Amino acid sequence: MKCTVCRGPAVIDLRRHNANFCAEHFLTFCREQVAKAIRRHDMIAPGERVLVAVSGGKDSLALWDLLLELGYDAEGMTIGLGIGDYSDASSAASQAFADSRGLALRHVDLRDEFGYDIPTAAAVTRRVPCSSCGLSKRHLIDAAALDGGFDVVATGHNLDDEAAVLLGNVLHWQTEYLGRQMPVLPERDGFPRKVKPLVRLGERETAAYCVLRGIDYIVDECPMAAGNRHLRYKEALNSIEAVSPGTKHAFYFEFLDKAADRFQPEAAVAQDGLRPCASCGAPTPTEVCAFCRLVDRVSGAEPVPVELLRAGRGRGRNRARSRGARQATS
Ligand code: Q46
Ligand code: ZN
Ligand code: ZN
Repeated sequence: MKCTVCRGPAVIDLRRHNANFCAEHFLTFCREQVAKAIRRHDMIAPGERVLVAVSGGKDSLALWDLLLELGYDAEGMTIGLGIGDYSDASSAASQAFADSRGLALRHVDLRDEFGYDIPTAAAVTRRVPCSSCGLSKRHLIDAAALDGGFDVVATGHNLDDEAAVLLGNVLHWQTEYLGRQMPVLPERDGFPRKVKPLVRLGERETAAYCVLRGIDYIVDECPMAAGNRHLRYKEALNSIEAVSPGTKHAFYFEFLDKAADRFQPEAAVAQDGLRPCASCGAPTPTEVCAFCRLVDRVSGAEPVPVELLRAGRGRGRNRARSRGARQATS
């Protein structure tokens, strides 16, 4: 297998691009794909300050590295979710990456600062973990971006994520979510701009990027994700992609070109009538925002170990988690 660019030995084949690359040209390819996504969707202007939501996984660390490589002023932020060993490994991998490059890493710990963790919140609210997790992450990253004077928040959603979420939203005709499933969500009152610069790269590519760049990322998925619909949609798309390379790319980018605009009215209606939360000032349709209500409900509750929560999970919880996961990507 030879590199399509230099004819040297290739280390990866990309069937949807009908190309093979050596290490050097694969890294160039990744940088070009991210630069293209940023340019085409007006994600980040030169000189803007970017806050990168970092989990310690391949996508968020590749994203942070790629943004720095492309010359952006990008700072990382992690959130201590308290999901047992997974969260410990997540923090360690993120900190190791930051230390290796002499970067500052912001950190907010749910238990230290708000008196709860995700397994406990899930047990107290009797909802799936991804529901309180997605809500907490979105709220705290938005708040940190606004407080810290950042212009934009970048998240590591890749092409596989976006295609799987799109499939889920289409299968259930979640029109409001379809209207918001864009690679850029513009800044509006109380919300920072949010961008997904990895939408042109698949997860196999972000993993290969990390390996070739010597980035140690956590390989294990969050234990709360096991068995959810999002993963099944990814598997379904992978089986189609195996026989028809390029399907995922076409599914997602043709949606953006030809259909996404049609769902804007539904998304806009859902965002009407926001006002500042009486407690924290974040925009919300209710008097007190969902995050403040969550904190009020779960803060100080007896901690629930992640193992206990996993043992007690049932089918109903899996269904609700998938809904949380769909929302959580926007
Ligand atoms: S970390 Fe949180 Fe994910 Fe785990 S609990 Fe769900 S949302 S699966 S990206
Ligand atoms: Zn080459
Ligand atoms: Zn609030």
